[in-house]
Amino acid sequence: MRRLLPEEVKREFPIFRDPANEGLVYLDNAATTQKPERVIRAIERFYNSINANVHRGVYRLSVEATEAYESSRRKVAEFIGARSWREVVFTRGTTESINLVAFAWGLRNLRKGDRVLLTEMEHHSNIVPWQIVASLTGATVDYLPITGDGQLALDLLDSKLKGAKVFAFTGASNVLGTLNPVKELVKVASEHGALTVVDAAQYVPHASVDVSDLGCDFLAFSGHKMCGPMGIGALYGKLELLEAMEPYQGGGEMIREVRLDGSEWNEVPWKFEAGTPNVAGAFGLGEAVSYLEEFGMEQLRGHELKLTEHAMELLSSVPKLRVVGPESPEQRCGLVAFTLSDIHPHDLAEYLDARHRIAVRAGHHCAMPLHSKLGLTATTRASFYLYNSSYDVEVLVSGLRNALSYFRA
Ligand code: 7TS
Repeated sequence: MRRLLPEEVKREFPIFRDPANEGLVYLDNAATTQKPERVIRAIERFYNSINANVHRGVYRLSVEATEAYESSRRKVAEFIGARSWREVVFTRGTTESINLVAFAWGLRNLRKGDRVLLTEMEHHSNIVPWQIVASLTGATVDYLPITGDGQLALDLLDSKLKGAKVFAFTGASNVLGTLNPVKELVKVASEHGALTVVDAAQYVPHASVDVSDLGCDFLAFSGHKMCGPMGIGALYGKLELLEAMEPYQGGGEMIREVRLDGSEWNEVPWKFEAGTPNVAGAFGLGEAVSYLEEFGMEQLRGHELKLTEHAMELLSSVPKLRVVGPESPEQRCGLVAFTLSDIHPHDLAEYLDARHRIAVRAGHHCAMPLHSKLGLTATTRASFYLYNSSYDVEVLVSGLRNALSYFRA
């Protein structure tokens, strides 16, 4: 296991070596992470030396491209603890993975009067697909509320789950930072007979995840939030569920036989991968998984926890700063969203970038219902990853103090 030394790690990310980005303090990892040289090289190697379409040709190059693609699938499956590589469907990312479940499973299994349970802390990508499918099937969408300190209202879980057909919830909130008790939520939902869908966009990149232990039916995540390329991600699904499901899109790759009067589907997972897939992306994601495994997810989690503790402590001393979400860093993934006096988060983020070269995200972070619940229209968010150090946290906090005097707030 390699020791995680953020300054050393940072040197492996070309973006931080580019003179144009000198002094960059990148704290928008919940939106997307930077890519290590190793991942960029893998993508280059794919296009330079392996590029061919997959599952089609019998020539050497096509066999190699297929092996690159399928070996990445096996790596991803192992990384998340799937029992079989067949349980991993490559998608464009979390959004597409959730849409796949909502449409392929939801359209066929939801009926008028059925309930889909979500939570008030969901990203739009775990709300809107269910709203669309509900409007097409006559099902209704309901929400598990959050408490004042940004946790799920677990005391209401039992009553909310009564009669629910699906419970789709986030593993970790991209605004509150809340780490949800995924295993417990899955257990209770399963007892009620609800299908469980975990939005793991902010979970798989930051914690050791074992789907077999969690027991969830589906779990969705994106490669670009874990050092991998954009445009690739995965849906984990229990084999028997994926096998029972009808495809989500039709086209090449996903068929066994096509006749003019009908078609038969390919086996899982290819049944859900219509058309030419993002092979270079999958290959890059496999490399990102290997990179993260050099450090181990537990070490990464420990590193992020230390940064979050440091950030929460320093932020508590900044006047007029209000952090949203749980007070205890242990109950958070590595991110902190806040408001600062009456400075608009967009103005604050622009100031931090212009004066201090700090990249943070400002806005509703694709969680408008959550912001409404908090009585806010926007927050500023700092989110950490393996190349961030305590120094980055300190630069942020001193930037925030300077902002107070700059804006005379
Ligand atoms: N779910 C959660 C919890 C997320 O944080 C995001 C992206 C998504 C789903 C969607 O992921 P995608 O890769 O399909 O786009 N969240 C953010 C964010 O917080 N800032 O930019 C993207």
